[in-house]
Amino acid sequence: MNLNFPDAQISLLPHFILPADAARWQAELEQSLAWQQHRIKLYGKQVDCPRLSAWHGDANARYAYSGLPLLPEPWTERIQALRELAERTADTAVNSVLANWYRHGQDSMGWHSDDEPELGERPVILSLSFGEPRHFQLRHKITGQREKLLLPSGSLLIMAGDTQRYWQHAIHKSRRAMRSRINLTFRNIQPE
Ligand SMILES: O=C(O)CCC(=O)C(=O)O
Repeated sequence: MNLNFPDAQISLLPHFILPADAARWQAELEQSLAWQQHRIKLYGKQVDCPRLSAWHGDANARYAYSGLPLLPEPWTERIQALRELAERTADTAVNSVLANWYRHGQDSMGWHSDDEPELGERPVILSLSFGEPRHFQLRHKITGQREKLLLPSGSLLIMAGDTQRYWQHAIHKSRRAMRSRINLTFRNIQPE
């Protein structure tokens, strides 16, 4: 499904992975990825990021995320298989994955664009979701237009073209009791 938002190229495949596979693979990803609790500086104080993160990829895929230099852990068999599946579907090559683990409704991701220079001018981001469906919020940087997409378990979201240039995205906290969700965002880091 192509979403017709201005200045964006976004597609959502809600049933990309079968529900039973998504449930099995979520449990496996929770066990097998190199999860870390990142800390960031907020108003001069070091605080825990409200989620766990893991960075896996080719050895030369170095990335600075919110100012944090990240060295990739190697691919596991599962994320390598998911990488190939997503690459074939989107007809693009990626060399790394940032994994986010939202443990409950209080875990979140603030407004940002995936527009770091190492991602290139018009990056293609392949985003797979497992577990609790969460709303993916979008906000146009110039017009302020707001959109939201529910990302179900097993969905693939593809962002390409000028999406990162014109739009920010976020996952808001929720007061509702929520189960765990894993999100894998595959990216292609350009060599230094
Ligand atoms: O969890 C999500 O769907 C969004 C993740 C995200 O924004 C990111 O990794 O940059």
